[in-house]
Amino acid sequence: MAKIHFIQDNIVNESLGILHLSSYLKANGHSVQLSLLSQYRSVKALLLDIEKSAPDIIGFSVMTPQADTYESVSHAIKQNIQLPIIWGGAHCTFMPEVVAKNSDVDIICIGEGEESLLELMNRLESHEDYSTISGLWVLRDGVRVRNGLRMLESNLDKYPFPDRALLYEQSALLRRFKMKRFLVQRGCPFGCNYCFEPMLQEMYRGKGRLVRSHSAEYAIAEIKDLISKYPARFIHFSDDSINLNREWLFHFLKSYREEVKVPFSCNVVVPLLREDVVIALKEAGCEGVVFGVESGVERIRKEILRKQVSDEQYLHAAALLHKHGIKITTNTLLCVPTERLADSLATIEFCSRLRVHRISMNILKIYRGTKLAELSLKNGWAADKGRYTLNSKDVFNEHESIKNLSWLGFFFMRMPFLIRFAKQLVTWRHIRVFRFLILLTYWQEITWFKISILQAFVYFLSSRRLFLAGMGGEQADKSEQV
Ligand code: B12
Ligand code: SF4
Repeated sequence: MAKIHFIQDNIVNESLGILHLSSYLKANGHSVQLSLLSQYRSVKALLLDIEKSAPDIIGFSVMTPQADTYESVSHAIKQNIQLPIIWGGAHCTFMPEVVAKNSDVDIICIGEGEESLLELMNRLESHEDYSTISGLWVLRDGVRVRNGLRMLESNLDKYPFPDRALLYEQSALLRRFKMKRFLVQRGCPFGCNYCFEPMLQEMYRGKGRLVRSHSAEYAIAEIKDLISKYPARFIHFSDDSINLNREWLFHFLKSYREEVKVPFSCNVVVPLLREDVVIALKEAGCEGVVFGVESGVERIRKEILRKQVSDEQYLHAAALLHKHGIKITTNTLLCVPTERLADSLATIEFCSRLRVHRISMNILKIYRGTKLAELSLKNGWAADKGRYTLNSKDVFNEHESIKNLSWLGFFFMRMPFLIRFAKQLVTWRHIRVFRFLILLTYWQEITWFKISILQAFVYFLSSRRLFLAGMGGEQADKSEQV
């Protein structure tokens, strides 16, 4: 048996990556420990706990916004404890060369991690060389050995249910929180250029099918297992889009309706949202769907962001959803290259036409490695180049106003007759007094989950900073001018 000690900072959202890895390792006879950074007052206390648990290796699951924090924690560990450190997760998959420069990170896991990590743990257990494992980039004698990617696992059901207990034993907030997240599939076939999915499609070309689902039976059994152990009054399916495969979806929703019945929300792709799908979602208990509009201006959506969905398709889908009583949340992006204030207002107006319940407005961070980053550098759309992200150039000197608009977007969307005053309002000197208003939309998002007001309030207090950071503003990693 070998032991891995995961360290994680994000206590308001289940990090399903770690939980999937944990159950697979445990099923194969290894041992797993988790420490949540937020529960430590000092690094010293964390180091003491790591020493006490005596692991063979320390693991981090990293999304780009967490990379800086995990760099300093990894450094502190490396200074004091002689153990290998492994990083995995989206940040490593999409920006491995950035991580490779960090000599505190001995091993980098690229892509899906179950098999690579298991092989690593097996080799640690038997004290074998682990520098040749597919899917891992390993630092050996000061040189980074870059092994190729593995084939994708076609049978997701081979993996045990995620080990939620690992997290819930550490976090009462998440354990008690009556909304639970699930993932029932992996991958997305579309090509929106600000997203990492097209990159995954390229990376894994020739290495198996990227878009895969658990069987409906597995997904239902996982949900039933969780709700038999923990409170769940509402479910959110975090998959990129639940309606990619009609046949699978109908089968899944039928069983869900018969055996689970907990109200839920999910992400959908609009072009595949036919009326029979909407009806099946509603009958199974779907109360709301989320989809990306990104920009209300078709030119920006299609030509700049390469999201090939027309205004017509959105309007049609929204009409169907309203007809069947399903609420809509839209994700939108602001400060997209070439976007002007008038375009941002058009985005709000468009969401208002869709009669959305909630609008989420994020300042676009152009992640390096995405096609949009490539295009932005090529076309001179980027203002600066950070380690991880680019900001789009403020050609018309309107970004400040657009950012101000993001605080008020929700109100304009609900009261579109006010949009005519928007241009004056967003340039008003004291506009910042409205900044707090955006938190009301976050409050609305949490209370949508049908949890008690008290629980919603506790969750709100614990996660509001993360919400604001996710929304955007300036990137934190600016380093050079383009
Ligand atoms: C669910 C989800 C969320 C949830 C929950 C996130 C969480 N804590 O897990 C929420 C809504 C909170 C969220 C927020 C954000 N997300 Co998000 N999210 C996803 C989503 C849809 C699924 C993630 C997931 O659980 N996958 C399933 C598990 C099994 O896969 P996984 O986590 O990648 O783990 C596998 C491997 O990466 C690897 N692995 C992971 N960790 C480790 C650790 C070790 C040691 C090893 C060996 C291997 C390993 O093995 C795992 C099993 O195969 C992905 C898209 C996707 N389809 O993956 C985007 C995605 C991860 N999110 C993304 C982004 C950009 C964000 C936000 C920054 C958005 C924003 N502007 O707010 C925030 C950041 C929040 C934060 N604190 O950092 C990007 C990541 C970009 C990046 N470079 O990091 C993705 C890839 C979306 C995309 N297509 O662009 N997200
Ligand atoms: S549909 Fe969503 S997950 Fe798929 S490529 Fe577009 S943004 Fe990414």
